[in-house]
Amino acid sequence: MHKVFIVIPAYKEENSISSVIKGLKKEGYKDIVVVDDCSPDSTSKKAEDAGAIVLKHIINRGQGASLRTGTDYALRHGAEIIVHFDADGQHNPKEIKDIIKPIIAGKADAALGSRFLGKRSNVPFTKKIVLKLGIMFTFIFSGVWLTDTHNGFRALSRDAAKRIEITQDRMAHASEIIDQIRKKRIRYTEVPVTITYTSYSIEKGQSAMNSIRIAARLIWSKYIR
Ligand SMILES: Nc1nc2c(ncn2[C@@H]2O[C@H](COP(=O)(O)OP(=O)(O)OP(=O)(O)O)[C@@H](O)[C@H]2O)c(=O)[nH]1
Ligand SMILES: [Mg+2]
Repeated sequence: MHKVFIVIPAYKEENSISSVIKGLKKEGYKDIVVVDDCSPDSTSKKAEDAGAIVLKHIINRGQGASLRTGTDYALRHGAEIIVHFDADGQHNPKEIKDIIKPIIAGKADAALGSRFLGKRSNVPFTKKIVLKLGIMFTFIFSGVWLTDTHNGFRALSRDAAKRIEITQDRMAHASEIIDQIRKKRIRYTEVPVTITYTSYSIEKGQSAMNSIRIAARLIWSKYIR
């Protein structure tokens, strides 16, 4: 049995975090790390009550920084596989076994979830446009052609998690991870996953405007700064 750690960045997710953790436990995952990014609500308490390990940032640092905090913790505690998983209920815990499969089989060190392969996700129209633009952006920016570049559901081997350095504190980390996978020649594969859109996740999720800001930040840090 591989030691699998689930790392969940969370910000203001008091309505969904308990059921997300319960779903993971039901699938047999015990090492669940929630990184609460200074949520002003009861996210931490709910996550603790549901039985997760809760790490807390004392200021809001962003999803990327939280993934780094959680991934470092998992590595220090002997994780062999690290799964990044969202707190808003959009990811399916039953699909973790599929996303870790290529890593267990030794075929890849990074398994990246794709909502545009095989399975059908109910992606809203504008979100689909933004995501497709993200795919093109990643191709221009990093020279990697993937079917879904901004998917927070991914699994990393211990080796890949050690080598990928997330320096983008906020949402630009998704593109940064792909950029590093290419630069460091980390073996990767895509795995079909379902992303569920509910009125809750859409209301809380990322706007098209924010996606433009993320792209601008990446270009700034790569070419201009
Ligand atoms: N730690 C931390 N987590 C965050 C922050 N912002 C969002 N998250 C978490 O990151 C995950 C994904 O955030 P979303 O805003 O839903 O982004 P997304 O799923 O890529 O975008 P949508 O498809 O629009 O939902 C969720 O678990 C959020 O709670 C933050 O500032 N800090
Ligand atoms: Mg979301």
